[in-house]
Amino acid sequence: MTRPRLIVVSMSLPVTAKRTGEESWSFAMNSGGLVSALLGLKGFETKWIGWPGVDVYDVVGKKALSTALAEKGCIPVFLEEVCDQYFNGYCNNILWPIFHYMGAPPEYRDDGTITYQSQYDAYKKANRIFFDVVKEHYQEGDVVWCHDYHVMLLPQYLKEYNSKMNVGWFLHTPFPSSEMYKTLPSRSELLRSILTADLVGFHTYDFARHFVNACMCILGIDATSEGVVDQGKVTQVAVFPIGIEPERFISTSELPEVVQYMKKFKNDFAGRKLILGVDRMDFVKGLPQKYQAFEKFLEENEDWRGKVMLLQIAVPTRNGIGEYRKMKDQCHKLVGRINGRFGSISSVPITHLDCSVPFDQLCALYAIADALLVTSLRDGMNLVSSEFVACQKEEKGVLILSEFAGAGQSLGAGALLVNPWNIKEVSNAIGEALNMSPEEKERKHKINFQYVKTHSTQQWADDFMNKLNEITSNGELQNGN
Ligand code: ADQ
Repeated sequence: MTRPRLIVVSMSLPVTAKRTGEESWSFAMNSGGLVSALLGLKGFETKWIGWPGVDVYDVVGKKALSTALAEKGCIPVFLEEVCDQYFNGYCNNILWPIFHYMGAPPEYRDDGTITYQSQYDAYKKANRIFFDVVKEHYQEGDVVWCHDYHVMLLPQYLKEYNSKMNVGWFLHTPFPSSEMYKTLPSRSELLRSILTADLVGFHTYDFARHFVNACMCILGIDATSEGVVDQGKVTQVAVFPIGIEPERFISTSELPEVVQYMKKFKNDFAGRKLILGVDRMDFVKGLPQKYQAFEKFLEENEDWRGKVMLLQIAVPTRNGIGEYRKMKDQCHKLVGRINGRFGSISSVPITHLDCSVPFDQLCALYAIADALLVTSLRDGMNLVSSEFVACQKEEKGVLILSEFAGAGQSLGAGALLVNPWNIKEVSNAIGEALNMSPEEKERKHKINFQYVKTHSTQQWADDFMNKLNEITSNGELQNGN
């Protein structure tokens, strides 16, 4: 079957550009779930449209950057003056917290120089700029796959321009209950735009149900078993749980240099069990809760002091937003307190790193960890859980997983599921993981490994594209009749 060309649209490209001269650019790979997932796609001719991570004001620079990115199959969207209010403002300061049940921050109220309305205006402008770029590169027959909350108005702009365009929209975060979603002043416009897409996808059944409920409560429209009906048009709403590229993690963890790292790290951590955490430094990942739970565990389990460590890789993110900086300070304070209370001359219980680590070292850490601790307060899926499962070969480490991560629904059977708000419960789960029998670890790992192997990112994309194809070709038949 020949596949249509795929235009992926997301806020960020898989690379961030850095200017090295008037007409020269260098690139660094981005980390983050969306990029990890989409980089695994095979079998599609793909163009990726998104922001290159930098503002460029001069024509020469823009042209050189576009040429350099074209070699990577990427097309830049230049956002310049709208970027701050759009990205740091409306997307990350308003939509992100609301979609993760945190509510909107004070800036949300129209009481400052940067108002809710000015941020929403920037959001509309930015979505128009994305639209202009898609329009310029679109060829008849292409499928346009819009990703995430940054481009919720894009489906409508695309369909108004060309109603025959095949448009899908997928949300990588949770979609909150309508009680939370309806606090958003622009709630109706955003929903109406999403409903113009041919297919709307979510990670879990609950997120899809919340979306359908929001459409019913806020727009007063009907739902069917397939989705939502607005003015006679059915928009299909479906569940596509994202996965990882398991072979990439399995084969990397077998590379000689990774095996070397494994030996080195085991030596570095000798005599101590390793609990690993890998999260973007984001308040939705529940790092303070994680630290408090580990502190509780050390408080209540004197025998384990000096025999267990928590290594937390806290990948920097969204440093331009005050709340993120505050959370980082809070984490540093907690780590200082806990290390002060339970450390010794030769070791401290928590190693907290404000940085990313290279991919081969990340795989080595996944492979040797005795447990992975995920305490997300809300998370669309959480790919780190699957990556840990894929890399574990000999240790069969235990996955301690928040029930508020989408992954809780797919990997729950082979994990210790916890409520991250319940510090005592997480502390008990740490104890259970450390004391678990090898047979039970093996049993749990087998369940999750099987799931991760068979639910890849490729499968996720294929399922979405096949469904979209089914819907749009049915549409053509109906129109033909
Ligand atoms: P994220 O919030 O970024 O993703 P997650 O799903 O855990 O969360 O993905 C993080 C990704 O970053 C992983 O693939 C991981 O390998 C990568 N990463 C972390 N540290 C790294 C490092 N040091 N070097 C390189 N890569 C690193 C968002 C949503 C999630 C959802 C995903 C995908 O918030 O809920 O699961 O999108 O839909």
